[in-house]
Amino acid sequence: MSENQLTIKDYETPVCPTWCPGCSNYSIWVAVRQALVKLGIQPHEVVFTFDIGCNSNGANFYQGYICHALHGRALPPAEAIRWANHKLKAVIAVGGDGGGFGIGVGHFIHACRRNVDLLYITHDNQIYGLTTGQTSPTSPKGFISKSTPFGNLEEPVNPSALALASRATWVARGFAGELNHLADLIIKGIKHPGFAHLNIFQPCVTFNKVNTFEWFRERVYKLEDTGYQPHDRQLAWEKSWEMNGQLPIGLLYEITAPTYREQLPQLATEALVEKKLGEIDLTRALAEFR
Ligand SMILES: Cc1ncc(C[n+]2csc(CCOP(=O)(O)OP(=O)(O)O)c2C)c(N)n1
Ligand SMILES: [Mg+2]
Repeated sequence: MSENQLTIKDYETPVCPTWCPGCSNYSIWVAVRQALVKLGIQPHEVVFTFDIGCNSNGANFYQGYICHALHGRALPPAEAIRWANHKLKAVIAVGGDGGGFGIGVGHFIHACRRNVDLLYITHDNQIYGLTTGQTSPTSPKGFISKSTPFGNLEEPVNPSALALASRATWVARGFAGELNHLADLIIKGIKHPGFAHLNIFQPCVTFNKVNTFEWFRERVYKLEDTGYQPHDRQLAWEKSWEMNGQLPIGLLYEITAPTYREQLPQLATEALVEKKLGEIDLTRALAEFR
């Protein structure tokens, strides 16, 4: 199959998506596949790792190599897969705000500072969707849900600011209501040589009645329309905190730095999967266990 014969249907399984009607996970599902088509990456050349959550039910709907991990654990297998085969065209980890910034937040910080070459997409609906609507780490203060009936007492995590503080080399924000813009960010994130974090505002039409499509449409604006240049960490930091009625989307920050793998001489040329184990002399290593 050549690049221009690919269509988004090629990345679909026969399983019919179970997301709620109107769920913005559908838009992200389309945008990711549009990006793969545009990059000419075939299903067998991409590995997806998924968290647990509504977003990660995508594990059943995407065609490609799939790892459906534990809750909060989309990143560790993605990192291992990238180390095992750095020649793969794309490694994409997918999670939600609950998995990514609650139970899995430690993995997020360390993946950022390790600069592993992969794209991490977080579907940020500001709620625990799969477990039917509890407050999440990105729910706003005062947010009323079945787990906080008198209002959330905690300050929310700011995912993009956390990525910047953890020294991620590529940090972006998208909105599920801006499909082409989102697909473009996904292309850039896949191409970025290092750890790319894309946080997507993803309205949950069933359980989050506050941060709706309309709510976001009134607030989001595109950074690139303002002449913004994404190469200054301090500026990116300030933009990531902009909240007074306006929410910037687009590429906040981008620099090039050596990836974890590039700094490992053992993996400089050959991929781990290409190494012929029979040719490696293990005598000295084995002697230590005697
Ligand atoms: C270790 C563990 N703790 C809790 C759960 C229950 N659980 C499943 S999904 C989920 C939250 C999902 O929220 P999020 O990550 O935001 O994804 P969404 O469903 O909103 O897409 C929780 C708490 C679990 N599966 N495993
Ligand atoms: Mg969520």
